[in-house]
This record gives sequence, structure tokens and C-alpha cells, in this order.
Amino acid sequence: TEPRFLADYRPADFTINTVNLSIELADTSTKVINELELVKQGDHQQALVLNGEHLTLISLVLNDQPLHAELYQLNDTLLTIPASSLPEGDSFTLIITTEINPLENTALEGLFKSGDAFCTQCEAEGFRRISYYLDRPDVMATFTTKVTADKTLYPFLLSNGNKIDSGDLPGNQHFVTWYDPFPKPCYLFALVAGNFDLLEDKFTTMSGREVALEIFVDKGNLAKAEHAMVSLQKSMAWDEQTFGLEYDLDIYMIVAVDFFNMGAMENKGLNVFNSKFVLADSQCATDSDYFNIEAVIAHEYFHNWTGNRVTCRDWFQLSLKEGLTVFRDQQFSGDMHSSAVTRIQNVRVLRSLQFAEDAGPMAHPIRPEKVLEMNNFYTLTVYEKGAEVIRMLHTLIGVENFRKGMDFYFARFDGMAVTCDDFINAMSDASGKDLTQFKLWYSQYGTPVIKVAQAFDAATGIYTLTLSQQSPVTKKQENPQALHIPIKIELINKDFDTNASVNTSNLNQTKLLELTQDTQTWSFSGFSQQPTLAMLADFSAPVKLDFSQDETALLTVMKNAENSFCRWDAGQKLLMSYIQHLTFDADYVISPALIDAINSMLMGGEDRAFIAEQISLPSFDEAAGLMIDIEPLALFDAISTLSLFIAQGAQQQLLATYQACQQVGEEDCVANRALKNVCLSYLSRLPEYQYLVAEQYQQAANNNDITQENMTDTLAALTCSAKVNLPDLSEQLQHFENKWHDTTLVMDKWFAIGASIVSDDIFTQLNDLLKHPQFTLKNPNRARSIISAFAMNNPKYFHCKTGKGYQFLAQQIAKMNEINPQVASRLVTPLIQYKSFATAHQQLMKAELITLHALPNLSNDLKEKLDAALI
Ligand code: BAL
Ligand code: ZN
Repeated sequence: TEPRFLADYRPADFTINTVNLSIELADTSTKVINELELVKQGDHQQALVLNGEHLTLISLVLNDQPLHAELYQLNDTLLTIPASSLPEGDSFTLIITTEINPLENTALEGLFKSGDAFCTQCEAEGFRRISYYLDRPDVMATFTTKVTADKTLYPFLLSNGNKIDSGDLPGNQHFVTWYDPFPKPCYLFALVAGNFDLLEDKFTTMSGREVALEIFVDKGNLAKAEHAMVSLQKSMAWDEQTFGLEYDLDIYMIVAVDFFNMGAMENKGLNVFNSKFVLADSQCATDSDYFNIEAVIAHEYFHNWTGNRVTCRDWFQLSLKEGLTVFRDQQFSGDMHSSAVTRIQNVRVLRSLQFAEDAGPMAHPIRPEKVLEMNNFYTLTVYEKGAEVIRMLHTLIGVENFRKGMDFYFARFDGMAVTCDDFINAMSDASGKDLTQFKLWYSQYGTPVIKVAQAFDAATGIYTLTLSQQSPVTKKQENPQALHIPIKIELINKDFDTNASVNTSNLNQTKLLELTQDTQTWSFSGFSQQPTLAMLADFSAPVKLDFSQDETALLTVMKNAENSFCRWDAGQKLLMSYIQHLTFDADYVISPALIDAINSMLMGGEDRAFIAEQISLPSFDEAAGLMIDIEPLALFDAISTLSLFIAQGAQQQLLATYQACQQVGEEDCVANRALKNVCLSYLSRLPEYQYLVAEQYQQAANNNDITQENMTDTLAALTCSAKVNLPDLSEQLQHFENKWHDTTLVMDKWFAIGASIVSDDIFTQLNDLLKHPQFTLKNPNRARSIISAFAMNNPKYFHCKTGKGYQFLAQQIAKMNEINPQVASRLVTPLIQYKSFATAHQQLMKAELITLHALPNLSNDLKEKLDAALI
């Protein structure tokens, strides 16, 4: 296969008006009859070239005449009907009959079996595994889908749109026919057949239409769908209130399945979800599971407008729908919960994972220009950085103009497949702001670095701020241009702290600066002494800062910034500075002032979820993102040393906070648990407090009163036991397994804890986990629960100097390459980022990449990444 380029985009030579599908389901031989109404676009003599993979072609009928084999060409990926075989005239019908084998489809693209159910995943290019088709998002058709299957095994037969017919057939078969009135690209097609429990509810839209809401879950899981249902209703209401966007069909269905590559999929009217983003009850799901379910339900629902009603012209434009929809779901989560904490958590993900991607061999602009395997571009860059770009736009033009721009966008492009430029132009027209330079965010990659210089003239009271920007210069990007970057700052007047009678005009000044040149200077007057700078309020741009602030300045920002993000970030910078020192010098002496700072955070007036974020150390990945030539083991030890230092120094306040958080009732219980469990993770490092971990496990997982049991607290205790390798760990894991062996999603958590134990024994344990009767690489969640959990959460052993950690990962990827290339390709991420590590580690990681590159049957997915990494 050859790479494709954005610059080569051409409109399709043919379009499809209607699709009439008849699908007769059977495990190993499903018959697909696909009747297309095609229309030639313009006057040309081009062949009709349809995509198709893993299909057995049975017959072709063109305008009611069989098309014989000598009149078309067939290979592994294309069906080509030359112009000479096509009828005269612009419109014609083509009936394609194929057979497929869902049972053997372990790649989980196209039609596959998830347990006992049939389901589909067509984005990005899965429909070509169901039938021959113009598998590109700018070909939009109305679909009628008749599904036929055994009535006992598959009582529910679902597809997009509204049900228009159903009935019984001979041989215990039955059928249902669906019609979706909204033209859509085939990536939004879905089909599900199975025997489910069904949770039903409804939603009345703002114009008074009643929409049936249906959530399908495995038998026995009905109660676990309640939270998803409530989340869906909240999402529907929020989109009406915030953007005036109303749902358009009479029914909205969600199906939860256990075998799924992605988190979920926004198929029109029939979302298919990874069950981990649907099922929850307080006994088996954590607070973050609850949060994530709500966010993913919202995300998929919001796609109905940003993605489905207006879709992408081509896959290079993926961020058009994904960046925008992530921004929308982040805003929704912020409105439903603490916006400050939601923002902090989003930034943590960006800085730990997206920054690494942007600095690694697969770095790409949010609108990539070259793609070999599209599945490789469902990335943190397209999604999370894409959302940051939308957020910057929102900051630059303001909330009202942004809303006006969204209205323009839908008025202009409803029912169309468009580009990122179309979106930005709508925003520009709505706001009157020139966004020409802003569009560079779509074509340049890498995290820009902003250098900060300040000066203060005591005689005039003028404070001067100079900012310079630099995007990465590389072979792929030799001459990056200055970007249009919104920089929110706060100037903190120190008098504020010391002089109670200061007049209010002297309080903090908040400014939005627009950095558009390589270097720019701003002056601010009216200061009696140099103000303290709080940079990047709300994290107003996805950039790194080259700005060192001393401890006094950071403490001032932590105490006195009005912006909650800045208060949090200053604390993280302080912690990060110790991590950096300790990485280079294990004997570095940490200032006791840090303990005062931690104590005052713990005793401060912030809400408890915020304090939990304040006192949480930067993760291994976050810290790594700020360093070069990383010695991973030194970094791991530095974080451990700092953690122990804080535990020792602040133990009394940590214990007091832990106990205080235990004593509150239902109100703010999520925030209380968050803070309590961060305190526990510190305390668990001190032998005298380790009894608390055992106690908490007992209370939360083994309680006589089952209503007191709680998965957040259970997992927090287990995580402490695993990280410190406490003596109770194996007993706890045994108890947990006995209790939950029948609950798939909870067992995923058990496997993940097992893979993150910080113990010299870990490789033996990993092999035992792989041999566990419930382990299978065929289920992506389960595979990730060992493999990703180890590579992402166990840095000490993943990076161990024998190279065994890297080898373990590579061996699993090699197996996965044969089973599910998309999942294999995601697993390789930690290895391809080898260049950020010190030489000895680089060599070990690279050796594994070279081994993988030599695999027989290397998938396109992996090949694209390995080629980029080994260049
Ligand atoms: N479109 C793929 C899954 C998602 O981003 O919602
Ligand atoms: Zn999405």
C-alpha cells in the first residue's frame, strides 16, 4: 500500500445516492447484498473503483444485467469496473453480493462477533470489509438496511435510523428493516444483532419532539446502564442550551459490547460503545469511570451535529470533527463538575502524552498531510491538541462570537462533507477576526516553546514583558512560521498580600495577549514594585514555557493568582523543579519550605478535588515531557524520593486530611475520595501508616455492609499495595479475583494492578497473568489491561536496564500484529518514543523495534510507525 496525501484530494468521479443493504447474518458466512444507485459526476471516462477487503465476491449485477468476470478487475483491495463496462448515461444501479466471515474477524473492523453478538465498526475504513463501496467520507448516501438472523439467538436486529419493517421468516429466522433519512458516509453505518437487556427512557427536545432512548447491554447488566442513560439526557439538554442543537431522529440507541478497539463510535442513531464506557454501579466502577462514561456518552452524542450532520471531506480533516467534539465534551464536563479540576486533568493528559507524541517520530499537524494507515491518526494530536486549537479560537473571539460561528457553520454546511478551513472561515466571518495566521495551527506540528523575559523600571513603574516563540525545526519542518497564540496572563501585585489597605485598582491585572510574531514586547504601567507574572492562565495555548521562576515567585502565584489553573501550575512547577534536581543528583537536598507549601495546600480553602490535584506529583510521563536524554530509572527514583520526603515531612497533615475526608457523608464524596486517596498514596510509603491501606481495602472491598463497598477506594488501596509492594498485596489480589471473576470490566482492573506491581518478580508475574484462563489477546480491553498497564504504569520495570521490559512489550506486539493490527499499533507508542531517553535505553528500545520491523505479515499500521521511528 502507498501513502496518501492531502494535496492529492480530488472529488469522487461517482457518487452514491441510495444504498439498499440486505445482510443475512451467519457466523462464518454472512451474505451481503448491496444495491447502489450511482451517479457519474461530470463528463469523464473514468473507471468505477470500489474499495473492498476480506470479501468473497459472489456476483455483480449492473442495471439488472449480470456483469461477467471479464468485464471487471478484482484484487485484494479494489474492484474496478472500467468505463467501457459501464452503461451509457449518468445514473445506474449496481447490485453487489458478497460473503464475509465475521467470526474470524479478530481485527474488529467491519462486521465481527463480540461475544455472542454481531456488531460493526466502520470508521475509518471498515465498511470496505462489509461490501465493495466508495469508502470515503465525502460520498454520502441514504441507507436502507434489512438485517436477517436467527430469532432465538438474535432477538434484536439494529441499524441506523428508524425501524420501517419487521417480520418472521421460515427456519426460525426473522428480519428488521431500517431506514436512515439523513445521507451519510459509510463510516457512520452500523449494525448490531444480539440478545440484550434493554434500558428504555425518553427525552423531549426543545421543540417538543419525543425521542426514544434505548441502551442495550449484556443480559444481567441493566442496572449498570442507568448512569449512561442519565448522562445521555444531560448531554442532550446541554447541547440544546449551549449551542441550540437538537436531536433529529425519533430514536437514539446505544449498544455496549465487550470487544471494541475504540472507546465508542458515533454511528448515526446507533452508537456502539466499548462496555467500559457504559456500565457502572458504585460497587464496580470508580469515580473516574463515572466521569469518563459521562464524557464519552456526551462526546458521541455531540458528534450527531459535529461529525454526522456536518462531516469531513476526507480523513485528513479528522480534527474538524474530533478536535471540535472533544472541545465540546470538555466544556460539558467542566459545566457538570468543577471546571478548574476538569481543565487541570485535560492539561495533564496533553502535557504527558500529546507533547510526547508531538516530539516523537509520528509527530504530525492536527491536519496530517500524509497517511499510510488512517487508523494511526486517531491520535492525541488530532483529538486533544485539536481541541486545544478550538479552545484557542474560543478564547480569541469570545464565547458569543464562537456561538455565532457555530451557527454559521451549520447554516452553511449542514448535510455536507467539509474541511477545517471551512470551519475556521465560519468563525472568522462570525467574529470579523482575521484568522489567516491562526490556520497555521492546522499545518505545523510540534509543541511551540515560548520564552519569557521581563523587566521592571522602578522609576516609571513600567513593567515590560517580552515573549518569543519557536516551533520545532526539523527535516519535516525546516522553516516553521510564527503562530497566532493567545497568551492569558495575570500580573500579581505583591502589595496585595502585604498591604491590606491597598486600593482595588491595584489588584491583579488579567490580560489576553496575542502573540503573532517571533518576538513581541508589551508594557504595563502603574506598578509600585515589580508584579509577579502568572503565565498561561487557563492554559490558554498548548505550548511549553521557557521561563524560570524562583521559589518566591512560584509561592506568590500559588497563593495569590486568581486563576485556578495558574495556582495549580505554579505548585506543579515547584514540584517539578525538585524532580529535576533529584534526577541529576539523588542527594540533592530538598528545601523544607516545600513541606510548608504542602501543608498550606492541605489546610487551604480550595475545594478538595482541587487540593488533590495540587498535591499530586507530576506523573512519570509529565515529568519526562519536560526533560531531555531522560535516565528513566533516575527519574523514577527522583519521583519516589520526593514522594517519600513529602510523606515524612507532612505526615501529620496528610493523616489529618485523610481522616477528615473519611468523615464526610455523600456530599462532595467524589472530591473527598480523590483527596483522601492522594493522602493515602503518600502515607503508604511510611511503614507506620501502611495499616491504613489494609484497613481501607477491608472497608471498601470486604465490608459486611455491601452498600459501603466502593471501587474507587478499593482500587486506591490496591494501587498503594502494588506500588509499595506491601505484604498484604497477594491476599488482596486473591480476594479481589474471587469476588469479581465473573465481571469482565472489573477483572480488567485486576489484571492492570497485577501488571503494575513494583517488584523484582514482575516478569514472572506478567507471564502468569498471560497464562490466566481469562486472559486473551483477542479482547482489546483485556490485552491492554496487562500490556499497556505494564508499559504505562510500571516505569521502573518497563525501563529496567536489562531491557526485559521493552522485550516483553515487543513480544506482545508481535502476537497482536497477527490478531488485531490497530491495537498492536497503539501498543508500540512507548517504544517509538525512544529518542527522548538516554543512549543505553535508546539502544535497547531500538533493538526491539528492529525485531518488530522484520516480522512476517507486518501490518500497515505497525509498518508506518516503525518506518517513522527507525529512519
Ligand atoms: N469517531 C471515532 C470515535 C470517536 O472519536 O468518537
Ligand atoms: Zn469523536
